[in-house]
Amino acid sequence: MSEIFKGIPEIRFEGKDSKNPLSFKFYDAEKTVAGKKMKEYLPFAMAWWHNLGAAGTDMFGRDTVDKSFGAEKGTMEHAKAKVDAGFEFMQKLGIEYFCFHDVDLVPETEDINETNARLDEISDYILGKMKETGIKCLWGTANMFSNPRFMNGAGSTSSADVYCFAAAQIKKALDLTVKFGGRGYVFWGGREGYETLLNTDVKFEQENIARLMHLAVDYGRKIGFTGDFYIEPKPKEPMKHQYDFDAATAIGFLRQYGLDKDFKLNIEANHATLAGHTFQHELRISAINGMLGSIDANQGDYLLGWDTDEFPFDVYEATMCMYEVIKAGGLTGGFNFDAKNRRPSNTYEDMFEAYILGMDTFALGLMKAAELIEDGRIDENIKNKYASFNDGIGKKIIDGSTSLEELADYAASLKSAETPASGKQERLEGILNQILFK
Ligand code: XLS
Ligand code: CA
Ligand code: CA
Repeated sequence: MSEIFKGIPEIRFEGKDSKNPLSFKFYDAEKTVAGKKMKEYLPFAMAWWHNLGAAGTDMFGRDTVDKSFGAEKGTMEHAKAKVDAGFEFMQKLGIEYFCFHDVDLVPETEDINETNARLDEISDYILGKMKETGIKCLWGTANMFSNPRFMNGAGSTSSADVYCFAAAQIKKALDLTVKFGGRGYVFWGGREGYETLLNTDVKFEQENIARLMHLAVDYGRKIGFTGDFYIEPKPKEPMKHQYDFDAATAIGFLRQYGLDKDFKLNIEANHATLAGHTFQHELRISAINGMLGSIDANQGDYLLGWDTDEFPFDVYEATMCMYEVIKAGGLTGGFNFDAKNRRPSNTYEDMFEAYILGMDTFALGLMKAAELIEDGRIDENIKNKYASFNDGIGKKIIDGSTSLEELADYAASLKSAETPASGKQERLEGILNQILFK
């Protein structure tokens, strides 16, 4: 098999002073940070759809990049060429995982039986490459949003027939995920939402989504899937109201329908900001609920109101992300670059430089988060902030050994409460900058 990304060498760590664009400045896979190797904290994954599929098309113009990889698009030869390109790409970058939708792997046909036969063929080919290279699968998913049949949703559709097609796709995507030994299986509710309540029964739709997820769990466990199922929250786009608005909403849904034992969340940075939250907020809410599973590592644009899926370069955000990840003891999932080059970045070299940027950003974030924790001033401040609950009446509140009357009597005995100590926000922001830029 001939080389596809000719002239692009294996990407190596050269250190922060290197001017070689095709080198890592910060990502040093074997380096130990916060007690683990960088590559263990950062199981990076390639997103099949963006990296091997997206070619710069937007609503106003056609492809700017040639992603035919030497084969005619829409054919099985092209599907195989994508596999060859993907594995060469991951190997050159030292990326150990990939993520996929069913229809990223093969061109979908009108007949689901034929599409499934194509998936069987391509998955054998992929499995061969996985064995050859040691590259693994982070998670799989079914695309239940592109095909027109899903215009009213998949689990939330108004058509029982379409619901069965969603089930069929999930079944096949689970088969593939198990075949590849994937760590997780994602539900992103692409069209699980609505435009207007004039034509929507929200309760019915949500219950049907939950039923589909239960069926998926039952089937997955039956065929030996031991990983986590994930919901990937997103507040809007394509639907005006998406049911999985944010982490808190998704967690409430999972608990309401008894799915919380099998599911965790896949948090995407761009979706967090679309929901009006920081990335760190979504990670924290997931972590404190025992639901931090995996991460879609990208970033949005604060000036734009849609999902731009940019490669992450914001070290501040990556640091706060890694602060949460280290505190959570690492991820059972990984970091999927659900990101695409900007339309004018239209060369193969740009594809590599985008991943180098993302990997270096998270490596920097990891090192800075470790320094922040090691420094201890942020954690110390938080500990001190709540010190009044360590003894006396505060401790009784925590122990649950008091009553509303006792608290009221206590307040009455004090007559008036002192204002709590300063939050010290500016000092803490200064500490963060001091560590980021030292
Ligand atoms: C779209 C989502 C999607 C999921 C997988 O906004 O990010 O790509 O990650 O279906
Ligand atoms: Ca995503
Ligand atoms: Ca996205």
